[in-house]
Amino acid sequence: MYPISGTNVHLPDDARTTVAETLRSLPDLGAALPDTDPGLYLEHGAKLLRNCLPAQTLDALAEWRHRPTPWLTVTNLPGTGGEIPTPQDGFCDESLVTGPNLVHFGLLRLLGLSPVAYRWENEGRLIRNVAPRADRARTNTSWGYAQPLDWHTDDSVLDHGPGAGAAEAIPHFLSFYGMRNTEAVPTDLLDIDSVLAALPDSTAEALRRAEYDVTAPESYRADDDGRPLTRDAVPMVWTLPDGSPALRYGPERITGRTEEARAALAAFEARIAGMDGTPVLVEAGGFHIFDNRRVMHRRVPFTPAEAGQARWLRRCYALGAL
Ligand SMILES: O=C(O)CCC(=O)C(=O)O
Ligand SMILES: [Fe+2]
Repeated sequence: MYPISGTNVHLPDDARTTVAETLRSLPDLGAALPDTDPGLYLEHGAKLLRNCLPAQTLDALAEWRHRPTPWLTVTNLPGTGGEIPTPQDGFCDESLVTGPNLVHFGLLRLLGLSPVAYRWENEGRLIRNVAPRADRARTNTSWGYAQPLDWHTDDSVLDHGPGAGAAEAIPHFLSFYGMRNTEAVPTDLLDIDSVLAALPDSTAEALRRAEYDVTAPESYRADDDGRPLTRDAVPMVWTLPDGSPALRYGPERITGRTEEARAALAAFEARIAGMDGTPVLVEAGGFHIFDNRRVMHRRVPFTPAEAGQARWLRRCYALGAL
């Protein structure tokens, strides 16, 4: 049995009230939006949180920053923007969500992380509205809902190497800020340590060889030359600077180049199909972050609540030092 690999920071009820009051008088950020001036949101958000979160909560965040567990949730933050309807086309007016953006970016700054966007997806914007879109219902994307999103890591077609530039690196973290989760649909997490421990050593070794080709997910558009993005001859599993095993994987996105690689991939897929992981429910005002290399995630299919009230999580990729 593996130790629980997540950290939960629960805000005490009295602190929740203080934070709610502070959030009622937000700083005037003029016309700045997260995409035009992310530094302003990071700085102001962190200042706001330092002023109103209790010392024990700030200490817990600092502790995670120095020794990050594969995932972290912050619960019992006040919900902000509860009156704003869930976007139905994947995008919303960012000037209406200043409160959520300040809390989200402020937490990223307190955790020592930098937000990152990729030019191939989400129109290059930092915040992805993970919200059902009727015209994308059956897609395997964060706008879909009618199909399961099976175990995967995000952006596995990108570069896993330690020297990868921010614009091309596999996102280290996925951070979520909850606007509403009316349907109570969790995000399931499965840590790579448990997966590798459940596989024969020879399979784990084969997954570490640079013998896999990767294609981009459905949410990606073509590269700058109009070709679909691909990455050839890379490992599925590698080791992070802190010694943890890391993984890239997406169903139907990876192929083995050799007989051994194909057999190892098949064994890996057979094993994870039977693994349950841990469900994490991100609700209004909740914050959740996990390491996209140390953890896979998935989401069951669901029926969205009525228009404007459906599940709405705000997702931002982030990079850390390692
Ligand atoms: O809807 C979710 O809980 C997760 C969706 C997802 O896979 C993602 O945002 O990358
Ligand atoms: Fe995902």
